[in-house]
Amino acid sequence: MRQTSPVIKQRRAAKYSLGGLIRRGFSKESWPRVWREPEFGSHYDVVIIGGGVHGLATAYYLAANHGITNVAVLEKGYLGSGGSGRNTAIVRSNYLTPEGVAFYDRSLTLYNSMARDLNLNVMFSERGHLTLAHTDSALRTMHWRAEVNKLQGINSSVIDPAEVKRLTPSLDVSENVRYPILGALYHPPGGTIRHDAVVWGYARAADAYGVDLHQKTEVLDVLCTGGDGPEGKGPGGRVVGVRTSRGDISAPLVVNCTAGWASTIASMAGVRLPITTHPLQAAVTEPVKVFLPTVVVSGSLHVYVSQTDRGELVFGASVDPMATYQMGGTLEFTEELASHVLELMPGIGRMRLLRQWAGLCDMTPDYSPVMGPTPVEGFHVDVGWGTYGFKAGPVSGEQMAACVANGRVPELIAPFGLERFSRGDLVGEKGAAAVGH
Ligand code: PYC
Repeated sequence: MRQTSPVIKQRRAAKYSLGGLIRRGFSKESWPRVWREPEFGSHYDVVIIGGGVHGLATAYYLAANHGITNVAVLEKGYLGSGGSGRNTAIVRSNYLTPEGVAFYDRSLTLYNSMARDLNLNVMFSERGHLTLAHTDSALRTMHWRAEVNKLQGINSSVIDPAEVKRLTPSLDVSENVRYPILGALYHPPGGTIRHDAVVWGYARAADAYGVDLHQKTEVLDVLCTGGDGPEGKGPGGRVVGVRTSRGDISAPLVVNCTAGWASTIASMAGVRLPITTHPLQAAVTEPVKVFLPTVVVSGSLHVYVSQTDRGELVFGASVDPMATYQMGGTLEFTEELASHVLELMPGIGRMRLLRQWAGLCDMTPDYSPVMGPTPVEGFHVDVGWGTYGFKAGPVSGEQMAACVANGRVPELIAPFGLERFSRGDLVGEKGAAAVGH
């Protein structure tokens, strides 16, 4: 049962009131910190590794939905400095598998009410999402997705090039291009949301419930007992805490909510994950007048693009082909991005790219995440988020919190358990991953 949010109480105490904002704007008074810098505790009921959207949302829902507040979130950098700060902020639920559709739809529902729930303007923009098809086989996949989506009540349908042009006039839907647009999967509930506002919203709300957010705190080891492997790690054992760059913490429950380092952290508990880690590059242009009303994705051209409220175009691509932790940008990415996006929107040829960056994506064999308990008792994972982690933040937090608090795997995440790889029961979502990987 959800308690009255302490964030609302804080606001009532005028900390973030309009009067408070104006007073501070005109005075030398310093701004209040949005979350505390807590003392480093030596025992918590739950330790969450990773201070991104997933970790913070898990902490928030543990407190808000289950009354568990003796929780630490450990982040080796600053909050939101991993995948949560590096994604392209796209949200949607038009997946290919029934399991994926139900799961991401719950996330979209939570994103819809987030501004109210967290009392923060997270700039949710439900602007519609187009996945373009340039080949007959891509069109067939779009029809397949549309049917799966509709069966589950998701607003999603295949539209023709004329309708694509009506929705997004800057797209070239002529036949005089290398990859003509044959149609698109149109998903009106899809859109964008301000990714760092989501991080700040969950962080502030979790902190207000008393959750300790420890930044610059790196996990060096996961401490276990009774397992088959060295130091009591591995199957058959149970977790007893973590060793960090600031000291040891004892805890009966540890949740691995990391991206990029998911397999490294899991191996500290003696748990092997079927994950390879690849960089994914993205880029942003200078701001221009708003002209792109939808999110546009092209699987065949390996590109997706949306326009921010400030007017910048944000682009992403598929993951780089080699497994590495290296996050430097490459000229190949920029060249391919430019040539592909200009094929779709020749009118933007004179816009200048401002910046490019990369994040790390933990890819699983079936393009679905790994969530729930592991063979080490008390050690849970919320990992394997490939290129779709940000949009799943709220539902993952909600479901992982329920899993940890109740000691039972909720139905919505049951298909994503680690054991599916040994059972051969995969949830093949490659056809609905952002672009062909
Ligand atoms: O799955 O929608 C997606 C996505 C967008 C950017 C990366 N992945």
